[in-house]
Amino acid sequence: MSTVNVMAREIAAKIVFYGPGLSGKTTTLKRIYETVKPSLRGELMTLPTEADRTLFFDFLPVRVERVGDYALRLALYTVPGQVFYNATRKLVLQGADGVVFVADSNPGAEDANRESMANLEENLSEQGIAIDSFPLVIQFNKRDLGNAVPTAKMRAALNRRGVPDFETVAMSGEGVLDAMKAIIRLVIKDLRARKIVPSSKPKPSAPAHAIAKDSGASLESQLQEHVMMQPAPEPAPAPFFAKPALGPVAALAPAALIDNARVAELAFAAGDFEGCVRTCLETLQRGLAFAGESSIAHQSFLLGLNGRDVLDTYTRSQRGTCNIDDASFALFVLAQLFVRLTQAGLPSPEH
Ligand SMILES: Nc1nc2c(ncn2[C@@H]2O[C@H](COP(=O)(O)OP(=O)(O)OP(=O)(O)O)[C@@H](O)[C@H]2O)c(=O)[nH]1
Ligand SMILES: [Mg+2]
Repeated sequence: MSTVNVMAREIAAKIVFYGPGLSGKTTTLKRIYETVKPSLRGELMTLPTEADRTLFFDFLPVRVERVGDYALRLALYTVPGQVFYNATRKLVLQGADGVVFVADSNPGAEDANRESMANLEENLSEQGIAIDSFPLVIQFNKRDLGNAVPTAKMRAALNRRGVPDFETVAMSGEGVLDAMKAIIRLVIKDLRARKIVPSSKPKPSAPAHAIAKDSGASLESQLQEHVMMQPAPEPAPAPFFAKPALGPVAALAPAALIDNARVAELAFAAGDFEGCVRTCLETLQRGLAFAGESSIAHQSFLLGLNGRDVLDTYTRSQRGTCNIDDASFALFVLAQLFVRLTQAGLPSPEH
């Protein structure tokens, strides 16, 4: 999703913190938030459940004043690690320029770490990206645990490719910025290799590796100088975290469809109206199926849903491009379906 504005000499890059549930992704983002100069960071948005599990994603915008000749804007996201939020993970991962994989050093998490890495590989490959050539760094987090799995063992299981890896304690912030600087370096290098970003000061005769090294060094000093001047304060429950309410449609959804409804709402918020309508349609089909196997018209009738609205949603999706009205309409019909399902007591507990 990197965008480069050559006139304004500005790069925007998206970095996603990925990993199994409870590995420390949200904690890592909070430490980064606390470390970046207030003038260079936006608001940290988190959407935790009561048990502090990420439901949707966390988001932190950070501005790096200059990287070489360019200003760099970073959008840092975390995914929800819990297995059943894969639809959300895929969406958050879309257009990522780099990933920080946060692995859990707890011995009980070894399988979950491997499964999450496999899930990352699969979700990237669905986007046509091979993980082996994608900017990736790994945090071996929770190194403070007395019974932490030896780093060599974790490296053998998760890092056969030999990407930069770091022992971290997200609770205290140890190692977190080193991992972040490493992923920024890799992302910039990748953008330069793909000629999305020109080298800062091209030297006609300089070999490629010399330019990369040079840009890495200047990036390092720029980051040090402009962004990470503040010592990490003691971790504390932070009152400044915005807690946006559940989207109005997701809030009505039966548990089995909450994740899909969120995806539709996020697509809407991101201006991806076609994605929103498409997700609404898929969710409508799944929701209607709770009324039993029959035609969509019959399912709509059984649920007391206006069949013309459902048909209209299909028609709008067929038009090629969808606008904000189409997406709003699709979300509205989805909300109607959720209300009808609740009234009908569906899905029944055996679903
Ligand atoms: N001991 C220890 N605990 C940690 C560390 N980092 C995070 N934790 C704890 O692990 C738990 C989960 O941390 P989160 O940051 O919410 O984990 P997450 O990866 O965002 O989890 P999901 O949102 O469910 O995917 C919390 O209780 C944290 O306090 C660490 O470095 N050491
Ligand atoms: Mg989280």
